Amino acid sequence: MANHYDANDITVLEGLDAVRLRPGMYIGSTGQSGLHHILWEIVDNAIDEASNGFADKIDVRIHKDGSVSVEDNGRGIPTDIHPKMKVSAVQVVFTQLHAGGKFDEHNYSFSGGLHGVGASVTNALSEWLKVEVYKGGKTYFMEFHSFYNEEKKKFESGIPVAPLKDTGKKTDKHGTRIQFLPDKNVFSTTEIQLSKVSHRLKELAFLNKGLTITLTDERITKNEFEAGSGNDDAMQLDLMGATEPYSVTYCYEGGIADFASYLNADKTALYPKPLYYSGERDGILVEFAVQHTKEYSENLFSFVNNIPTPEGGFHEMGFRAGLTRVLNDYARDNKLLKEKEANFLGDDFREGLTAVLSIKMKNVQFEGQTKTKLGNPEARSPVEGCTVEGLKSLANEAKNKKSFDEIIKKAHDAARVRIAARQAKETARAKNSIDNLTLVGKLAACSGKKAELNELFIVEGDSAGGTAKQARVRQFQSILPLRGKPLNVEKKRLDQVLANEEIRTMISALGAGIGNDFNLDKLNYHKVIILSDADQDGFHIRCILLTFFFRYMRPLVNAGHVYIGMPPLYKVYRANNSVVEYAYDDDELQEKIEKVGRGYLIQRYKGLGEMSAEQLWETTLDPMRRNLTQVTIEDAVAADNVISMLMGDKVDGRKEFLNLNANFNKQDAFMGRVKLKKENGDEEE
Ligand code: TTJ
Repeated sequence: MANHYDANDITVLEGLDAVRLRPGMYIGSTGQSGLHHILWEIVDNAIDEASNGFADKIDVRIHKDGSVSVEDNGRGIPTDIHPKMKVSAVQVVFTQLHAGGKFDEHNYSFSGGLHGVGASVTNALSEWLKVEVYKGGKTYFMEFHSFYNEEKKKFESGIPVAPLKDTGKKTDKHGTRIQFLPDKNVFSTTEIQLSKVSHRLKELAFLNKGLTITLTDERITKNEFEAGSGNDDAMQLDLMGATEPYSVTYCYEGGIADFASYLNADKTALYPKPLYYSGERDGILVEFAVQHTKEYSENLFSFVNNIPTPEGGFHEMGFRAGLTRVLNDYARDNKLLKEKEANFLGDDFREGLTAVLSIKMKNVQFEGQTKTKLGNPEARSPVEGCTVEGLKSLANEAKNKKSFDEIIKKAHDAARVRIAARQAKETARAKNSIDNLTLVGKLAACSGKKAELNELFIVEGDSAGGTAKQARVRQFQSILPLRGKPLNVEKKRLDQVLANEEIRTMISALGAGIGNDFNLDKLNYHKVIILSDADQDGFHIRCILLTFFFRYMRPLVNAGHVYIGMPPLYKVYRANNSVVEYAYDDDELQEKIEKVGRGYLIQRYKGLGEMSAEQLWETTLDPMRRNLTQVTIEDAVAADNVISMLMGDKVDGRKEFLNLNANFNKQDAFMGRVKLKKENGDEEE
C-alpha cells in the first residue's frame, strides 16, 4: 500500500483508528442506524453545497455491490494543497476528524448538526471510499482503503491509496462524487435500506426548495419495485422496467409548503394552500408552512439545519407562541372574538394543524432522550418574532383572509369542545369515584328490585337511622342514615361536592349518576324521602339536600321523585294506650286532643331519635298512615333564587328566613314558589 506521507498524517490516521475502535461514539451504533448515518454524513455535505446556492442537483445511487455514491453539481471539494496540512484539501476532508466544514466558515455555516462528525468518519468505517472532483474541465480522483495490517497486527482505517491526482479526463461537469462501501467488519448489517434512504431524501428535497434529488437503486429493477410496492397492475410492468434500475426524483418548487400539502394529502384541508413564510432574524433563518385540516390532532414537523427535531425545543416554543399571539390578535381585530370572550388557547389554534417549521442556525445544541430536541434558548425569541411577522403579513394579504377566518372558526369549535370536554371529564371522574364506592355499613338496602316500588329514606342522624332500619319493610324500603350535616353544595364546585362522602353515598345509592350524565332510567328508587328532625337543624339539612337535588339531579325533582317525610310533633294518647293519635302541627294538636277526649296525655317529639321503631313505622314509614309531601319545582329559576338566598352568600337573608319559619313542620320552605304536594295528590302552597 503506497503510504509515504509526512508526520502530519500520523496523527490524522490515529484519529480515524479511534473512530474504528469506538464507532458508537461517532455514529451512535453499528446497526441499521449507524450504517445509514455514514451515508447521511456524505449527503449532508452535498446538501450544504446546495443550501449555499452552489448546487441544485444531488444524485444518490445504491450500487449492486452494496456501495453507495453521492454526487452533487457544486463547486467541488477544493483540490489544492492545504497550507498547514501540506496535503490536498480532499485528503484533509476524509482523514481529519471534524474537518468537514473547516475550510470555509461562511459556506459551512449551518452544517455540523446531528450528523456533523464529518465525512472522515464515513471513510474510517468503509472498506473503501472513492472521491471524484469535477472542476475547471478536469476530473480529480482519490481513493482510501481500510484493511488489516499484518505487520502491525491491527486494523488501519481510511488510508489514502495515493494522493489526489488529475486523471486527465476532460469534463464540463462541476461537482463532487463520493462512493463508499460500508465495512462488513464494522456493521452488523451493511444492507442500505431503500425505504429509509428514499424517505430521508424526499424530506431533504422538501426542506431545500428547488433542489432536485435523484435516488437510484441498482439492486432492483423498476418492475421489481412496482411488484414489491403492491402495485401489480400488469400495464405498469413494461419491458424497460424489466432491466432498468429503480429510480425516483424528488423536487419541490414549493419547498416546505409542498411538504405541508403532501402531509395533508389524505386529509381535508380548511383552505386550499398552506400559509408559507421565509425570513431571518438575529442570524437565524426561519421558514414555516401552515395548513389546517378537519382533523383534530396537531402535526408539527420541525427541523434544525435539515435535521428533524421530533422532541421539539426552543424553536417550537417560539413558533407556537407566535402562532397563538397573531391568531388571537387577528380574531380580536376582526371582531371574531367578542370583547367579553377570553382569548383562545394555543391548543385551540393547533387542532387539526399541519405545520412544518424549518430553521437554520449556528452552534446547534441537541438535547433530549434521542438528541433530537433543540437546546438553544436563544432560538426561541427570533423564531417567535419571525412567526409573528410572517403570519401578520400573511393575514394582511387579502387573498388569505378566508384562510385566517377558517382558522378562527376552527379555533372556536375547538374551544367549545375543549370546555365541554373538561366538563365531561369531570363528570366521568365523578362517575368513576361513585361507581367505585362501597356502601357497606351505611346503606340498608331493600331486597326488592323494582325501582317503581322502592323507597329510599335519607334519615338525619345515626340513631334515627338505626330506628328506621328496625321499623322499615325491608322488601321495598332502604334506609340511608346521614351523619351530621351534609355539605352545603350551594357554593361548591362539582368536584368539591363529590369529595363529600355523604353525597357520594347518596349518588351511588340512587344509581342514576349526576349532572349532565344523570339518567332517570337508572334510578333505583322512585320515592326519595328526606327524613329530618322537626327543628332548625333538620330544616337546614332538608334545604341542603333539596339544593343538591335541584342543582345536580334536577330531573329527579322534576319527575316528582323527591318527598319530604313528616314525622309527627306530638303523640296524643290515653294512659293505657287504648287510643293513640299523632299531631303533625299545633293546629292538629287541638284537633287530636278533642278526639282522644278526657284523660289524654301528650308526648312531644324533639326528634326522630326519640321514637320507637313501632312509632316511627306508624307515623312516618307506613305508606297507609304516613304524611309525605312531594317536592315539585314549578319554576326552577325562582327556586334557585330561593335556595341561593337560603344557602348562598346573603347570610343575613338566610338567618331572617330561618327565624321566620319557626314552625318547621309546616314550613313552606320555598315561599310559595316551590309547591309542596301531598303524596295523595292534594296540593298545598
Ligand atoms: C468548500 O469551499 C470552497 C468550494 O467548495 C466547497 C466544498 O467543499 N463544496 C462541496 C463539498 N461540494 N460538495 C461537497 C461534498 C459533496 C459530497 C457528496 C461529499 C462531501 C464530503 C463533500
